[in-house]
Amino acid sequence: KAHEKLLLTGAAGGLGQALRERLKANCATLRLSDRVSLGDAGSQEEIMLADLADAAAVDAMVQGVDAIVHLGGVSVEGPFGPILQANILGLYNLYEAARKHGVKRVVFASSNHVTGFYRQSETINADAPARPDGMYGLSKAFGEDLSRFYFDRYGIETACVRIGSSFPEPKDRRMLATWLSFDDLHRLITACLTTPVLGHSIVFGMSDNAVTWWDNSRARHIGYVARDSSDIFRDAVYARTSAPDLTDPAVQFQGGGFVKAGPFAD
Ligand code: NAI
Ligand code: 15L
Repeated sequence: KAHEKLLLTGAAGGLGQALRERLKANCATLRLSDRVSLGDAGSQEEIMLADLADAAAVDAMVQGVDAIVHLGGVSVEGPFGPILQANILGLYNLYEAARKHGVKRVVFASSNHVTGFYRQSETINADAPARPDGMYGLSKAFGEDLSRFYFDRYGIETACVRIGSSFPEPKDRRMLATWLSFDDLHRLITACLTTPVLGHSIVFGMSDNAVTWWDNSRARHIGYVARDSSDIFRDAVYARTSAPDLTDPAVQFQGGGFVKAGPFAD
């Protein structure tokens, strides 16, 4: 196994549940964390609940692990207060704990909403400047910059995986471009955890979809090869959805509906 003890945060969430079994292949022991219940520890598992905003709890959560898959946090656009606590303060707490305890590598669940205000008619790569589409996207852009600082200053390697839409199936026409299957997500995380030299890297998390807005040529060193594709769902998605309104910002921009969410009261 590549890792002795791997920490998975956000383990109670949609992607955490999908990865709970899959990641056992990557490590001797999988430490699961969330702020909500994770049930009983199964074989190969340890459970340590923590709120990401609680520095002492995060410190204890990180102690003793050799790598982290960080999925925990607010995962959609909404009021700034919870985003500040989980995604901004939480990221600082996580990297401070990683620095203190000598953790060498992190896979950070960033998001396509870091670049949500590029158009659906553009193909961008990891060098394109961030164009966040809301408070949530801004918090993920902060996480990308924070992790770059911890690499430049302390040598902690991070893969910022700008996940597109990782669900069992694409739910709408936009997700035909952004879809990432759970098996490809696991393949991508495995590649990030095992590539010899990761440095600080940004990679778009997508399956091998024919229609795409993202070019992963800046991340070839990670060695991720997608095996799934949204294309097998195309006809069914078209059949159950209506033709897009090209004047709708949710259709014009890569971030979809997120670009017109809010403003929210805190
Ligand atoms: P989710 O919302 O289902 O899971 C997030 C988990 O984080 C939840 O179990 C929640 O309890 C936990 N959490 C929230 N605030 C917390 C806090 N203050 N302290 C500790 N735990 C906290 O989200 P999902 O879909 O599983 O996504 C996982 C990660 O991947 C998130 O960081 C999300 O932003 C990112 N992502 C997911 C995408 C997707 O398509 N599913 C797309 C892009 C990014
Ligand atoms: C995200 O960042 C969200 O976490 C997820 O729930 C989806 O909305 C996804 O982006 C998307 O853009 O489809």
